[in-house]
Amino acid sequence: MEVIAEAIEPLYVTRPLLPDMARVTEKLKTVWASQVLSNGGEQHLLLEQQLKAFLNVPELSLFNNGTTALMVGLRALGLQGEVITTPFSFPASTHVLSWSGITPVFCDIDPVSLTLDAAKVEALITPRTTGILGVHVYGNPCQCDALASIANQNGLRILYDAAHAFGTEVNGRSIAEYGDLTMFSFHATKLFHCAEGGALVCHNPELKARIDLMKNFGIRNEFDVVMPGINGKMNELQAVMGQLVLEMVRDEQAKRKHLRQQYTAYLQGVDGIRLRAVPNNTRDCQQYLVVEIDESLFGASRDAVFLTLRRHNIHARKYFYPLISDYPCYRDLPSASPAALPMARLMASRLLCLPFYGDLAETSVARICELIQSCQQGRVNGGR
Ligand code: T4K
Repeated sequence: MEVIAEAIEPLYVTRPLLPDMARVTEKLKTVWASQVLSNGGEQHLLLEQQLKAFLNVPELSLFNNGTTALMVGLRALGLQGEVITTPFSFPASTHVLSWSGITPVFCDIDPVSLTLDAAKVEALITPRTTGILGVHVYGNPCQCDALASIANQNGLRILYDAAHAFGTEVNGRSIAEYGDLTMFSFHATKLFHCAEGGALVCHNPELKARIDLMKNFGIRNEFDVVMPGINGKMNELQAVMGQLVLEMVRDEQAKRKHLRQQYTAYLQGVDGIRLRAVPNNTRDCQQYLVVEIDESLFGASRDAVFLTLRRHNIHARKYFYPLISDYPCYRDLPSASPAALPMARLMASRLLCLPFYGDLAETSVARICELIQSCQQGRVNGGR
């Protein structure tokens, strides 16, 4: 797709939190003095403690990225055979299954939470099914209670991908309390980040000890290698970045909340445009600003809006189009049949993530919303 954009400052879907350079340098001096750059140094330990407190979780293991954390999580839970998952996500959440020799089984999504439709999960269980990989997409909690009861009745384990849900709370409890394991991504595009990074949260120290072995080649000590492991370790530079970014997260969330109110004020009342929101019992982490565009009411398609914005150098993103089940590597799976995934298909054609980060100016929000509305009125040559 080639779109010639206006020669004005680009606006992106997100921008990373960047701590003050002087503070980074100051902290790095400690690392330099220690000469420890990886393998569970002091900074790693500090960040692990800070994140446990921030997220209010009992056990947490840091990783070099969220994808490795998912791979280790699957292995730690002993998942094999088939795992039921969502096609409406970033590629990593399904790729980790095929990299682990597991067959992904796609299940349609629920129109409200946009996560796995629990009512459709049970029909997909076969004798080969060992687990469920749910994604709290855009920070929307999965139907955790319903999935837990299906898992209990059928002897399945649950791994949650909370890449978009750092700090999300449901009924005052961390989202990571649900499921057997929860993964967080700390990639630069995330609200909280370490440039790259991730974590697995579990509920008991025995499992954490196993996970920590698995992410360090299975090395227990200098002479004992107790299992086949991988290198999933977070290094000290990532851990320094994480500590400094963590101090900025609350303030960033408040700024994003304010931006959400501005977007709402500009777009409410526009027929066919709806800002997606989390349920009332959920404390949103403010990762994404998602609008749903219903072409039949709005008069222009999501793709027309996307192209119009792109022509004006505004890089909104169609997360998550195309569906994972449409990738050439998965589309021949029986569960990838388009007829079985109508809601995921509909949402992948309607949703758009708009620029959303604390430093975004209100004038930019106004301009984005004006451009969106102009598609409806046909004032801008946006194309359909
Ligand atoms: N599960 C789910 C549900 C996920 O969404 C992800 C990752 C994972 C698992 C895997 O976790 P990790 O292994 O990554 O920890 C981005 C991120 O790269 C990816 O981490 C994230 N999901 C996904 C939703 O978004 P892209 O392909 O959109 O990245 P990119 O490079 O196009 O960045 C988007 C925009 O962000 C850019 O237009 C500009 C801005 N940006 C990006 C980077 C990297 C910056 O301003 N600075 C930066 O350093 O995937």
